[in-house]
Amino acid sequence: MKLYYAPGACSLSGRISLHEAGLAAEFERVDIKTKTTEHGYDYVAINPRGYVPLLVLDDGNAVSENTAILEFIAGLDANLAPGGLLGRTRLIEMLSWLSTELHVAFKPLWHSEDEAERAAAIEAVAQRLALIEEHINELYLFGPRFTVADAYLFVMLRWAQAFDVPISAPMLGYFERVAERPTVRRALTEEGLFVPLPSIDVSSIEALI
Ligand SMILES: N[C@@H](CCC(=O)N[C@@H](CS)C(=O)NCC(=O)O)C(=O)O
Repeated sequence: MKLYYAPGACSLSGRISLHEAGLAAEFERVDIKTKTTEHGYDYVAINPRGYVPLLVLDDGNAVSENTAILEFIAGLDANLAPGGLLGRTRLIEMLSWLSTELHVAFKPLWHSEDEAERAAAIEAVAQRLALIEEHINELYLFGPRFTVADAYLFVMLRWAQAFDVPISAPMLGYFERVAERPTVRRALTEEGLFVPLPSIDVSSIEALI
């Protein structure tokens, strides 16, 4: 399998999910501005929609749309989805919402210079994050089990922090919990994004007591 990605983009959720599933994959970086891959190929010829992620399977079939890719990976490792038929439907429900409501709400923050539009987008993202907070009453979105939806929400929370969207303490706690997973640290490291938590300066330890 090969995942076309851009560092820190929504494709990071696919990389995390592949690592969670223990699946071997190649990763090819795409410059999403010039639409060129790291090996110099025209990305639009590979994915006419021009977006990352794209997952190309070993038989040559290509899956586009982040939610479809995440659902596909959950199909390869049932541990990455809530159990049962209704659980699977709940996963699709959550992935759809993350994509069509939360992810899309960030668009002006990526593409607009207009301050009013940006402020409205920050508010829209904050409202949407507040709406899903109630789902995290245990460790993750679906209770104690980490699913592909958590990988997607983690990426959205990285963006939210980069754009100074206010984030509640429980949501921040959730973010830090996900960030500590070895697969997430590995994925961030591979994309050149891993930032270790600041270590405590022992020379000022008295100030902490
Ligand atoms: N509908 C697509 C959208 C994916 C998407 O927005 N990808 C962004 C990175 S997170 C991208 O490739 N942007 C490039 C562009 O806007 O040209 C999906 O859900 O997979």
